[in-house]
Amino acid sequence: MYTMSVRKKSVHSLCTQRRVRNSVLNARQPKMMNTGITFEDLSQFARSGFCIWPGALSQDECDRLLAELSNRIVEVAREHLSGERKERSFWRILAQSAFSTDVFFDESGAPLLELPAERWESRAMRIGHALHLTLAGYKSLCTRPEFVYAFRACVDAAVRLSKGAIAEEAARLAWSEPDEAQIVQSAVIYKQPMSDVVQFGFHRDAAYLPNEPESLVLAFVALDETTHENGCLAVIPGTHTEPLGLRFVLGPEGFVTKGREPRVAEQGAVFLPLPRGSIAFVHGRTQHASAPNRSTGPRRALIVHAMSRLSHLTDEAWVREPSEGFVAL
Ligand SMILES: O=C(O)CCC(=O)C(=O)O
Repeated sequence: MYTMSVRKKSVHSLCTQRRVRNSVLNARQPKMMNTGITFEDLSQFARSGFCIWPGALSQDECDRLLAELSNRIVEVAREHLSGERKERSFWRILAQSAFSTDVFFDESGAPLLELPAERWESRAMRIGHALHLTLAGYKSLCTRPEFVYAFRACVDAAVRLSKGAIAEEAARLAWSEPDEAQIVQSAVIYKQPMSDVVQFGFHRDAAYLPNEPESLVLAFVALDETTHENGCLAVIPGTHTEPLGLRFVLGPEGFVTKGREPRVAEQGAVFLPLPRGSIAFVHGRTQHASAPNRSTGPRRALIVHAMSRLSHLTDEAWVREPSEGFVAL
């Protein structure tokens, strides 16, 4: 079983102080239009490899996104029950899911085919990987100016960092006019109540989606409040500056590792509990993890990966770029 020893230091106490300071800092910075993050947030992203946009989505919007998700799960369950859809192996679905909305079900317990379609949601683990292309509410979020600007700014800062800019310079240049980016994938990670099935040890997303020049950024959108109890994100600040030695390459039986990296220093980790509707932007090389859900409610989070329009995925990435290119962010 996976265990994670991370120091309990929440960034939330830092948020209030930081937001007061921001008003002073922002007065000296060119104001980027239509963004939910501040210049100081972007500077923190460049320095530490993550930043947070509290309250990016309203409660109603989270409800609507979750309702749309439930409908899609029932739709897919019905297709399985009617025999129209047959494949239920996680790895085979993953390999062909980059441009559709598939549902990955937990096969342990009572046989799925014996459950009515409405009960299949209690066995969902993951829904993806093209919510931004296939579901109206998710598509709309991924084209909303505030979201686009904030996400682009982080991606732009990331590509500048990988080209050798120092953190302050990368943030300053990325702030005013962030370059266009492209969306690589989107999915919902579904942690069922009191379940160990979905959990993540420390990893870096760029190891699954290697890209050059490196600019991958994860937008982690909390559709439920995320807490220590239900498996919120934990990140190790500063690890985005460490070289990527390890890759995860998708084979028929799952991901296989390629290369090596030094052991992760987990004692430097911080938890990122997020109020519902908040977003964490996490650099593709930042080490992060999340523990199992020990609470009595579900923990659902939307994850969207984007990279610079100047970047391309390498052949080791599990997603293949379509001939027409990825959709712009
Ligand atoms: O959903 C989570 O808790 C973690 C997701 C994650 O680590 C990832 O998408 O890389």
